Amino acid sequence: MSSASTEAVEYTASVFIDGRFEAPASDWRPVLDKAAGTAFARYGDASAEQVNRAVATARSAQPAWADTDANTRCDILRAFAAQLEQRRDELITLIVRETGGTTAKAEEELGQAVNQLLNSATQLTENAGAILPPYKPGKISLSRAVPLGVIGLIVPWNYPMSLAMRALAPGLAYGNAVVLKPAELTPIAGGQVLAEAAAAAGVPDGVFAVLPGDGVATGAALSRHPGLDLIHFTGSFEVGAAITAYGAAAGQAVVTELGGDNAFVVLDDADVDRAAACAVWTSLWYQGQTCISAGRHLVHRSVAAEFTEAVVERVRKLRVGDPLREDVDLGPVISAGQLARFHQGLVLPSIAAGARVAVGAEHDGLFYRPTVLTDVTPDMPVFQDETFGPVLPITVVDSEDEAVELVNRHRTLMNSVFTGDPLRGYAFAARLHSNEVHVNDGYARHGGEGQQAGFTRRQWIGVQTAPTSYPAWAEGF
Ligand code: TXE
Repeated sequence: MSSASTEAVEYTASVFIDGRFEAPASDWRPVLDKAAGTAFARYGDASAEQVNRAVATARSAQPAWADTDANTRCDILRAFAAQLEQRRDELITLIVRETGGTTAKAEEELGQAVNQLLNSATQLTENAGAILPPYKPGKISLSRAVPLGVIGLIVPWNYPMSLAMRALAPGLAYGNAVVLKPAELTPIAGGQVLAEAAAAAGVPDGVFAVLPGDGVATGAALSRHPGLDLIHFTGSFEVGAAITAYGAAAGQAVVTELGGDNAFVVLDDADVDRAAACAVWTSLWYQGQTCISAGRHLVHRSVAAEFTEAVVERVRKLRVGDPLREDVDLGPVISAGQLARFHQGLVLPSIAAGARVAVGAEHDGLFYRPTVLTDVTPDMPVFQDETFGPVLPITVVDSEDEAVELVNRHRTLMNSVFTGDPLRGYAFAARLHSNEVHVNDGYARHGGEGQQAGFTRRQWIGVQTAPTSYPAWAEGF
């Protein structure tokens, strides 16, 4: 980093091993305030030696942590949550600046992180084990939750704090040690803050380590480390596939939560106005950069014109700008690389292939006008690939069967279907190869589990039967 930008540094993401902060092996690199485009923080790459040391200290600290009485672990998790709560205003601003999401998104994220800690503290005592029915006279059988050991945790940039906490909180609660590599775009909210809060809350030295760094330098060294009992990864399909292949070869447990090309379906009997408001929300919340954002919209021909008009009317009113401002609905997208990926890589080639721009498809730096594309056909790049940006492509379908076939052509995490008949919606949902489906609703408003490792696949269907409303910005007023 130049000396000029070093002067502006407000936060440093240090390497955190054995309860102590230390400098990274590499030079410092900038972390951008995504809306301002200025370096407000810095991080460097933890080296292979630092990865080795973090895993080794985690290994030696973990047994004593697992033996620590449950009440003490519970107290520490609650203190961890309190540390985050104490810094609430500062952390909301930090998350906004580091992720480019609005204040509402940052509040959602911080709230999830705090709740994950509190829920894990509760579950630690509630789900510790069970007495099983006897299968032989004179024998008492029981099951108990046993920690795995050391968990390597690699997380992306979109919800840096809550996606880390999703594994960190239960991991710690059940007596594991956790070695975390935050995303390079968000190492402060996703790493440094968690290390500071954990240390202040009394998480013992070595039980939690943070290794900032990029995917190749630090992530690969961590994910391939033989000292891990589990690698927990959230991010792209490509990196997840590589980590899974390595884990399989090494006989290591791997949990992945990857992207998906989710669909939003509008059937011929849908309440088109509700569907439009929900689509705007589900597809454009946090600039469409969530793993459960809808990236394809399959709309029955009989309602397509009405749906498109209702969506475009709302999208035109959306205000794009500095996400710290209350009157802004969408902030910048996360990086020039992501913008190039979806705009140059997917949107422009689709327009060249015949998609029409109803609104948007232009940008000022990272501030991308939310975009509605019509006449999108399944062979176009924007349909073929997850956009992970503020783009709402509309594809006309002629039947329910066609919609089911098109949804199921892709890997999806969460889908929506709108229909006037909730039972028809349920039947439609049950035909989808998807772990989570919302009938007449969208986004993970009522929870949902996402993909979990296990022997069966669990599907989660939420049927919205009562009238519902969406945030004002999605409603268009
Ligand atoms: O992910 P990456 P990116 C999807 C979404 C998005 C795409 C790219 O489709 O467009 O991923 O995002 C670390 N060994 N999701 O580039 O590269 C990396 O440093 C070990 C969905 O950010 O997978 C970061 O910490 N680790 C997702 C993490 O992996 C490696 C949310 C994720 O980076 C590594 C975000 C390697 N070889 C993006 N290479 C969701 N499910 O929510 C990178 N990493």
